[in-house]
Amino acid sequence: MLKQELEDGQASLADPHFRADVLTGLAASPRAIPARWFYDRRGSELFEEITELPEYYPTRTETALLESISGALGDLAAPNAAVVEFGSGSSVKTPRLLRAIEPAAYVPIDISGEFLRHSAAQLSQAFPGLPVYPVEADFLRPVPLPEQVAKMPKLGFFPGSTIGNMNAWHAVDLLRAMREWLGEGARLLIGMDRVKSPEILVPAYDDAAGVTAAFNLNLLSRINRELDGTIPVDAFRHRAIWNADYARIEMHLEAQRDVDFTVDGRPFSMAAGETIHTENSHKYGPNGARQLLRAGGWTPIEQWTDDKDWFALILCEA
Ligand code: AVJ
Repeated sequence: MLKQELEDGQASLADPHFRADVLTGLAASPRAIPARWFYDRRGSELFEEITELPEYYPTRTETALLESISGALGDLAAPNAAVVEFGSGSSVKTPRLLRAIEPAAYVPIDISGEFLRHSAAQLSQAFPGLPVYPVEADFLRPVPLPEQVAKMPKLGFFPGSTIGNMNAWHAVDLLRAMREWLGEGARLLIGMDRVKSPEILVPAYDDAAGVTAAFNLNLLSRINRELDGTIPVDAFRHRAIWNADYARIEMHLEAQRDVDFTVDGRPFSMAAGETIHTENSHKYGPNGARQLLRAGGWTPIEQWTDDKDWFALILCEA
């Protein structure tokens, strides 16, 4: 079937969801492409570089916070629990959690398969006795958890303020879905970035070295590569703005001149100054965080923040 389609020139090897999101998003008004498509191999690497930038405080703040509360983490989960990490990426924060909790199994879930397998292998080496069951999946759709952890109580770990990429209603849907996947008696440890001054927020998403710009622009290169696009990447500029009404950083790709291009054979035209909205990164105050978690079916039972109150780790019960 696939072979036949390929011979007929009807199908491409690209992810059909990627294709649909890009074609729909480029035709929409305003134009927007979901942020999860940043993370091809190159995008995942660039994100790792972002986490080391002086301006990008979230990763280092959350990691230090995890370290500082590691004494409390030991009591978070039952000894026979499985830790399930959503959007594990390179799993840099995970060793701290695993060392403190000593779970019976670890299930990293990530959309970038190659990246996932690499970091799962590294973790297995660092924790020889720990069964690791990587799941390559987009957790915005139902996630099948491996059979081996079916009977274990679960601690969900959702760090990095990844939840901030979602609008409130999507975040609520996801939190409810997680509650379902993780099952009876589950707990969730979630990282949420706090609202703070735009003077700190904007540079974190528009760094001097231009790594975030490269991360944003890589989406266009990915479209050209995987969806047979002709987008003139050089004609676009990275933009990061603080939208106070929605308490979020928005990333856009702005056309610097009028451009015409095709993606998968479909024509698009953009005028100079027009943008493609590529990411939202919502920030939460204590009340907003609590409301969101409760709407998602979780009860916050404990919360930790750093001295500057820049980032929060919140423990919830199903
Ligand atoms: C991975 C979604 C948490 O929003 O801070 C970093 C992604 N985008 N710089 C964030 C991101 C630009 C990041 N999250």
